[in-house]
Amino acid sequence: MNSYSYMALGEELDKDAYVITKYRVSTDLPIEKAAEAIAAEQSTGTWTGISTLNDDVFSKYAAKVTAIDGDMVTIAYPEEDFSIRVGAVPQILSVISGNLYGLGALKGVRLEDVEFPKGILRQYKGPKFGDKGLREILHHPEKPLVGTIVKPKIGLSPEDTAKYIYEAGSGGLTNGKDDETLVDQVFCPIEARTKAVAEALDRLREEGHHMVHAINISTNGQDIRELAEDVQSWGATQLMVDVITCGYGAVQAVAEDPKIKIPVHVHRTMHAAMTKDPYNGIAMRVIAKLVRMCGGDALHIGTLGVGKMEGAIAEGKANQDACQSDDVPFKKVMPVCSGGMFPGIVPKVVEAAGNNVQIQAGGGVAGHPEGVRAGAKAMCQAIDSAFEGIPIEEYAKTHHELQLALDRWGTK
Ligand code: CAP
Ligand code: MG
Repeated sequence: MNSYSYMALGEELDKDAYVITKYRVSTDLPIEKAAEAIAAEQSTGTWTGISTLNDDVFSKYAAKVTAIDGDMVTIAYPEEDFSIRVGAVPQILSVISGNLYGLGALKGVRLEDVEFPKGILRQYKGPKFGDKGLREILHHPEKPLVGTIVKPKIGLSPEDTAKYIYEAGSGGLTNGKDDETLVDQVFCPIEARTKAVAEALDRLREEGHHMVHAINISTNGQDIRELAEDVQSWGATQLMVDVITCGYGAVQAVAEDPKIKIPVHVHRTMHAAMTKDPYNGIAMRVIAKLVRMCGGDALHIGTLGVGKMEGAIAEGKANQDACQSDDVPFKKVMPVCSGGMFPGIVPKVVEAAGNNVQIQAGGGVAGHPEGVRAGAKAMCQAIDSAFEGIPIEEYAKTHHELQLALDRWGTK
């Protein structure tokens, strides 16, 4: 029986013929052996030599270990290993991010990055609107977008949700969204909520303020497109899909539906089950690249070292880069910084992320001592202070709502 080696250290590869991945590997084995085990399992091999593998199959379809740097391993998969039109992201993930996690020889493995060849990228459409499209809809060309998540997450009626959004818009916010656990519960049916919020947004528009609100349509695969179309027909201005719980196919189905003419906000609830462990799982930047391919217009990327959720600045920047880089033929995704945000920490996020972000706060708006409208104003004032480069404490001296927010939550 032939025995095949998957090692190709230093081999110069045509980047347009391979999907190139990077894994951080923890193992008691020599790292070369562990890397080979991944390349074999995920392409033409298994745990033992097999009589059915021949030179022809191996030379065309075997993955190659092309670099090892400490615990970081580069593996290149031939483009022919992928099945995009039928198969798509589920098939991509089962190659680059599949059985390998279960290999007993590995203590941990984390997919850190992936680069796709043009031939695969060409089969995706990317966002319909992207960051610029969203800004055009909002008539908000330069400053960070500033949003809220209706809080409490669950329990408000459609009317109370609409009132919240009207107050938030009156205070200057550009974006509202449902929370990830709200879809169509009895206390807040999706049709009534969508219609009530649409009325509130119409009123704001008549008063000269443009705002969108993402309605959470996360549901079963067989229903999501129809629900998206219904929600749009009830007056929704944006849709929200939870990508990890619904799947990439759900984002793609909605974004590529020719009848859908509104942007798709992508939430990442449950991502931390995969992204949080630095030695096991999948890096958020990989998820961001796939969301961009599948057509998400806005995506949560973390709060760059501040806020309530885990995530360092470097990781947030890598996620932002995956949303915004020029090396793929897609529109750019609006990066969303969310989770424990409040006015006092807005300047730190803007300093780290720049102005092309959407910053949003749920508790940091609804928890303002003077209510939602004042909370929205305080968030906008915080953005303005960062945009104009005026220290936030200084700016607060002449902006009452911001001062109250700083008094309540501080700047750390
Ligand atoms: C934020 C939020 C978002 C998180 C998710 C929440 O609310 O609505 O779901 O941002 O985290 O429920 O926590 P607060 P991430 O502003 O009240 O914290 O964006 O990191 O995926
Ligand atoms: Mg939430």
